[in-house]
Amino acid sequence: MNHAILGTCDTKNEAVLTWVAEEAKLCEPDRVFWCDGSEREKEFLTAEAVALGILIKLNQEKLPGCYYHRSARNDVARVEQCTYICTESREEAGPTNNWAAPKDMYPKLRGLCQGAMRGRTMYVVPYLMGPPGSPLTKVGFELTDSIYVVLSMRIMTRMGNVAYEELGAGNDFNRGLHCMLDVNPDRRYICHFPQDNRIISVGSAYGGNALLGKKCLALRIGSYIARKQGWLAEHMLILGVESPGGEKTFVAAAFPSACGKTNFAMLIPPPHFKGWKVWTVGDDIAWMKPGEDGRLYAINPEAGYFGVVPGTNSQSNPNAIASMQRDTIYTNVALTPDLDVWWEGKDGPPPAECLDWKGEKWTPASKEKAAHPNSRFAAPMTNNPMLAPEVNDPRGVPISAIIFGGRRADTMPLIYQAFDWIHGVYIGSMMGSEMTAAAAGTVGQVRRDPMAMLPFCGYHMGSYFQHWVAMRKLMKHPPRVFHVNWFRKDAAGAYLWPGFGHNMRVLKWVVDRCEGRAHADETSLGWMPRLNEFDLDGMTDYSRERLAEAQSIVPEEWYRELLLQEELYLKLYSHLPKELVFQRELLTSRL
Ligand code: GTP
Ligand code: SPV
Ligand code: MN
Repeated sequence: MNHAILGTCDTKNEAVLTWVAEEAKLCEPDRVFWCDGSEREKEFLTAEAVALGILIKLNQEKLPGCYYHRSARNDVARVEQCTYICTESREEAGPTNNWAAPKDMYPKLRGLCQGAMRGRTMYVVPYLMGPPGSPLTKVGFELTDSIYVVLSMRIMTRMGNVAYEELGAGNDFNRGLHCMLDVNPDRRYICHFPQDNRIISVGSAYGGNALLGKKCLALRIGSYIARKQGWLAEHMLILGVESPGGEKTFVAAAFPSACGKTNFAMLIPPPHFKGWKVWTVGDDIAWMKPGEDGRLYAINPEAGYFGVVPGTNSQSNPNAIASMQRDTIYTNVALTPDLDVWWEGKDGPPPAECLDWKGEKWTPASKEKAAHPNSRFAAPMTNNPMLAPEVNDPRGVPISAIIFGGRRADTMPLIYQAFDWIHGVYIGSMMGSEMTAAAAGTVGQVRRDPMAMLPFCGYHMGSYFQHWVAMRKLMKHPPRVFHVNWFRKDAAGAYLWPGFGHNMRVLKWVVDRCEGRAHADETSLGWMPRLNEFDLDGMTDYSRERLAEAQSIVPEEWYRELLLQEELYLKLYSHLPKELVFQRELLTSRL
């Protein structure tokens, strides 16, 4: 398709036309703008966003194609308390989700959306989650009155005509409606109707609340569909480890929000790992389906990164820094007088003066942070120097290992391996993690976050565990399962493991275990690396004693852990697979 005039409708798909007409009738926009994903359109919309003050053009010499956005002050993260799974029964959504009946929620939302786009433009955003031609790929349409959302969706998904091509004359697409309203937390609802493959999001224009392809479609609706169809939609990064000999091993890892997925997916091995490379397939979401050869194959449904900015620098994550040098939208970082961006933990000294994420004057003497802790960059994945060449392969990549990990100051060792798949499912099901700034809530408090999916599972978490258990029979060669914790601290509060690039040492053991090359000790938790064999080469100020402390199993900590797990299991008991109850018993007996 080639639009003569930007924004005009150029599809004959009846289902799309009918639905857009219905929603336009409800929202009453002044204008409906049909996006095609072209460069010309991007230029036009960007200029409009700048003219309206929604985007600020950054210093184009330093940051070509980059723009700056400030969200509303009360709209800076996901809001789990406003997020609903609207299945017919409360039972289906389960006790870990907010639930409302579709018969109540649809009218409530329609009331809020009625006439909500008067004086505004409704953008029709067609997009693909997944590479064109993949059996896992899904078509979505997002109707939104936020130009920032349109430009972000353009980075984060394969947006535009490619979606019409994939859809053809069909009607199998996700229907997403997003209205900013007055960006008011009191009128903020992120609602999912899995039976209807629909999403309605109102009152927020930030991240996962508003970019409907990401958490809403790819995870909440995705997980619901995946269970019915026998695959997995997960909050996981995907990476490929390449050995000096060219052998590639693909690994998926689930860490909760702001717990290190982007960093791990972009890892650069320390110098002595000569010839080893880590390639990024994805940094947030994995869709995984058993292949004909009995292995599990994964695609990254996204096309960009919506990554945490603070703490990112050329030491901690050089590939992320490279990824955000061009064609990037920065949100809620600080803005310097020469129209550059700054954040806590960036390379170099802080600016003498800048505007903070709220637009207020900031100096190094200020008490508050210049960048919001959940400030983010949206960058196309093609900017990543280590983007895996397989990322567009419709078959996906074969996953050899799944790694679970949380942010835990105690209890959890650096690395251990599950005895088998079911034990691995148990380990994932009882994950705990300290809460982060990625969602509104009490930062630092440990909560259960099974498989890093607590905020993203579109149905009953007990049934979700059952689905994971059942997946075993669909795979002749299931991935090996591991658990990591980069965040354990000593008595003085210092991290017991330096993390970041050094995580390659852990990853190497994981890969070697998958390929049958590394020894392991049997412990009460699972298999652990032999302390005297674990690769610490080139770590000048790190001792084996410290590694031993990072790996220690403290029974008192585990008794407490088992009680904390129990709370979640009691909540889910009616749907909990007995295999997990047995695993819990076995762990208790081994401690
Ligand atoms: P979402 O995009 O919210 O799903 O999060 P993510 O899992 O991609 O998080 P990300 O990689 O952006 O993690 C961000 C936070 O984790 C930052 O505070 C990092 O400094 C910290 N982090 C990441 N890796 C490590 C590590 O190996 N060690 C330590 N100590 N901190 C880490
Ligand atoms: C997360 O919170 O896990 C994110 C950011 O990846 S958001 O897209 O806002 O959900
Ligand atoms: Mn995430």
